[in-house]
Amino acid sequence: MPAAEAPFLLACRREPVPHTPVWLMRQAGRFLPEYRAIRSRMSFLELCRNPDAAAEVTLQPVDILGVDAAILFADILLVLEPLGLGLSFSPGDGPSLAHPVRSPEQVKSLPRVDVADSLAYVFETVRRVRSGLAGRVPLIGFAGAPFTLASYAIEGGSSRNHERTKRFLLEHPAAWSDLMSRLVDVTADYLNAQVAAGAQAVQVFDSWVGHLAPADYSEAVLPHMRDLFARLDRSVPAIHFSTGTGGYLELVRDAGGDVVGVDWRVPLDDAWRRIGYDHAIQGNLDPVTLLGPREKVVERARQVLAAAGGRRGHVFNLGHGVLPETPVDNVRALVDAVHEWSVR
Ligand code: 1CP
Repeated sequence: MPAAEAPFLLACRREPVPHTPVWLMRQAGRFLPEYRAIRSRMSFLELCRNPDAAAEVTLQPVDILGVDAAILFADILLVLEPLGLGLSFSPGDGPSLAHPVRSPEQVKSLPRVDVADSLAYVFETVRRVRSGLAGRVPLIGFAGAPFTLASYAIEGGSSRNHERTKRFLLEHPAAWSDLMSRLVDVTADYLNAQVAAGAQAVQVFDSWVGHLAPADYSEAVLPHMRDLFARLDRSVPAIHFSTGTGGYLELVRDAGGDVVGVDWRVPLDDAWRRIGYDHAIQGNLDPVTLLGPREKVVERARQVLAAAGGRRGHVFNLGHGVLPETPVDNVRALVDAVHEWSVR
């Protein structure tokens, strides 16, 4: 299929579609036995750095689930490695950074990153995925948003309340702004290089920004997001994803992106009205729904479709990633239900 006719890309551009496109965050990952089989032979970082294996894992959900887009297999934290923060993943505990950023001096001494060199393996994966897809569905590239990356850089790993990050931006506004600008630089380069290698859309994940109050979002995040989106290659659509931002979706929209991702805490019809119909929208089934009975999965999916009202510009997704314990058959049933119930 020519890329211009792919339902996913049509929906991102708010053009008419034959059916609502659906893909799922974390569709390549631990809930798939085929993924676990590959992971049993190598660590997570080895997998990310191995273009053949990463390409294979990227293609798995396309073959197994019938989704309308592939998402590159990589991680938002990979860019923190060339920044010298010492990235590792331990089974069970998640990511850990050996050299977290805790002072303004450390921000100043962060190196400038040449992504073409340090993240070359990611671009090689993009090229292999594109050839493996052979035009079946488009490929989405992605990166972490500066706030979410800064939160890992400062906390040193996952965090429940992001206290260190929030204190840093309040106590050291100039150093915070410098850190965010540096992260915008590397993220813009990284995403544009993914597009140059063949990514047909990009998603910016601001997974944890919803921990901020609206005033802090406006002051400490929004200008940097605008800067980032302004620097992205305009030849492909950009999806702006966040969670927990239902209280200030208008600010998230103003920060940039052609498609705004919303989580399940806000009804999709309300969210779209507030964001405006001049934007496409992505979402927003609660991932936990997929752990429930099949009938509920289908019923809730139909409710999301009903909330979208058949309007142009809806990309069906979860409100956040697929959980590892999700039954594969439920995910298949979801994808089929979305396709079936949205036929125009
Ligand atoms: O196999 C394993 O044990 C590793 C689990 C895993 C996987 C499958 C991690 C570790 N990352 C990934 C892949 C991944 N990460 C993808 C691949 C493509 C796909 O979606 O199918 C993507 C897009 C990400 C993005 C990512 N990584 C985000 C943003 C999305 C989100 O879920 O909010 C975040 C926050 C991360 C950090 C991360 N990577 C992995 C872990 C355990 C974590 C920490 C999450 C946390 O802090 O709670």
